Formats: sequence, structure tokens, C-alpha cells
Amino acid sequence: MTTSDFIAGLPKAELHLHIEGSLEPELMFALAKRNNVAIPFASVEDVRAAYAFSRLQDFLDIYYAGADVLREAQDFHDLAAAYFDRAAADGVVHAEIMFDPQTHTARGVAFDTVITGLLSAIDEAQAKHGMSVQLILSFLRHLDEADAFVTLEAARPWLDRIAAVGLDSSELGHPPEKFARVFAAARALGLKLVAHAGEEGPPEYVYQAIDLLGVDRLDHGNRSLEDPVLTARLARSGMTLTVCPLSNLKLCVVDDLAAHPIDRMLREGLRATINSDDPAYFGGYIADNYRAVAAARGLDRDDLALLARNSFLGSFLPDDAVAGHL
Ligand code: ES4
Ligand code: ZN
Repeated sequence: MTTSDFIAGLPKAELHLHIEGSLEPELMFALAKRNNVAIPFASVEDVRAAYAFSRLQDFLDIYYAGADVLREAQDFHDLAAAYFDRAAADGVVHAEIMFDPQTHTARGVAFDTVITGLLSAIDEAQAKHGMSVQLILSFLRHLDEADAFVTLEAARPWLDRIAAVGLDSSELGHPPEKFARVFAAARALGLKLVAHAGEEGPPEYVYQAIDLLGVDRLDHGNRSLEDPVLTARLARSGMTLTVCPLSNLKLCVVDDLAAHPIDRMLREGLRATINSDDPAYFGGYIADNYRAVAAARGLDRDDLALLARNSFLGSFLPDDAVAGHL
């Protein structure tokens, strides 16, 4: 069996996926037409050509612009259904997907429209692929905490269908401490907590995510490695890191995949996982991410199996379901 087939056949969980980041240019064009929305691109090739980023903010500007084609519940359904089909083909048996309600409510699309479309696709994916899916409501950190509280309030009627809250968007200048109160409120509602930290931000932001927010899982976390004390603490506590290699390459978090620290993370005892982040923008889905680091860092099948095992250990599935996947 080739390594590529081994990877696709490895049952895995995806823990770091922005559903808006799975909007492929072809669907962007189709939805632009269906909803009569103007987009600043002439063709699908034109869109792909625009996907050259030198930092996180370059990407975010295009990502928010692309999301403007999403207007109706059916659009969110079609977006998510396409992702679930693609993920199932990559061996994903459990997915914990993020959505950014504020990206949509700020444009006048109601929270209920967004979540209704996503939930119908989730219910379908569970029936069609036997995949389990959980939703993570992610707050935009470039907005203020009051806006995050409004979003949490809008989510109240849907809390039985939301597993966790997260924190994404522009990291630098928006440290986790800015959201300490809304994260405490989310925890009091019984939600799990995740946050992007240490993607572009310094180790200090990772300390804040664990000490001030009390996160159950860290998204990215790459820059933790700059601090040996922090690294040892994350390893000792069994903190899961949702690492996204192709994202790291495209956003220049690493200069080259040959320099990606995934194997160093494993060697340091970190519970690292591999994920796709924004696959439509970064050039590949989850199996492509496994393949890319396997080739660039010479990972063997035991390493790949460990990464997949970590994805279940780091999931928010109940213990008996985790055990069933190991
Ligand atoms: C994101 Cl890669 C990344 N980082 C931070 N926020 C995001 N939102 C969507 N993708
Ligand atoms: Zn992300």
C-alpha cells in the first residue's frame, strides 16, 4: 500500500476546520450567481491566483470577502455538505468544525440562518457518511468582547447543538485576555473552550489562552515551542494542539514544510494533531496535510497513526466513543 493510500484509509478526526474556509472558488462563483452578489474576481483561475499570502491578515481579507456570497440557509448547507463529502473521502470519521457567526451577522445574515443551514448538512452527513460532527462557535477577536457576548446570546436557543466556543481572526494585538469574561460565561453554559494562539502571536498569548481563558484545546500553538517551560507544561498536561501544516506554509508561519516542527512536537511529548484549517484557500484537505508533512519530514506509518490517534484523544467525544476509535 502506498503512503498516500495508508493516509486516506487511516480513520481520523478533524479538529481545526473553518467551514467558511472550505468555500471552493467554483462554489463561490455558483453562489455569487444564485444570490446575485458581485465578487471582485473574473474567473475561478482569477480567484486561485489571488491566494498568495505573506501573513494571516492578507488571507483574512480575502476570506471575509469570499464569505459575502453566503446569504441563505441553503448556501451554508451546500458549503458544509461539500466539506463533509470531501472529508469522508479523506478518512474523516469525526469532525469538529468552526463557524464564524459574526462574519455573517455583520452583513445582515441572521445567526439562525447560518446555523440552520449548517445543522441540516450535519444531520445529512451523519446519515450519509456515518460521520459524527460537532460545532464550534468561534468569536472574531478583532471585534470587541461586547460583540462576542451578543453572539453568545444569539446562540442560546441552539446550545444543545454547539459543543464549544473558539477564538479566531487577527491574532496580533488581540490577546486572549480581551475575551476572558465571555469565555467564562461560555464555560458556565457548559461549553468546551478552544482558542487560536501562538499562530502569529507570541508564547505569552498561549499562556493567556490556558491561564486566563482555560481552554480545553489550543488551535495552532506553534510558537509555544519558543518557550521550553511552556512546551513542557503543555506536554505534561496533555494539551491537544491542532496543527495545520499547509496553512502554516501558506501564511508563512514556516518558511518551508521541510522546516515544519510537527515531528519535534511529537518528540517533545505534545499531543499534536493534523488538520486543514481553511482547505479551499491553503491548497489541500486533511489527507493532503498528512501527506505533505509525511513527505517533508519523513514521518513513518507509526508517526501518522499516532497523529490520527491524537485526533481522537483531543476530540470532545465522550470517553467511550473515543475508546471506540482507538
Ligand atoms: C483562520 Cl488560519 C486562521 N487563523 C485565524 N483565524 C482564522 N479564521 C479562519 N482561518
Ligand atoms: Zn484556524
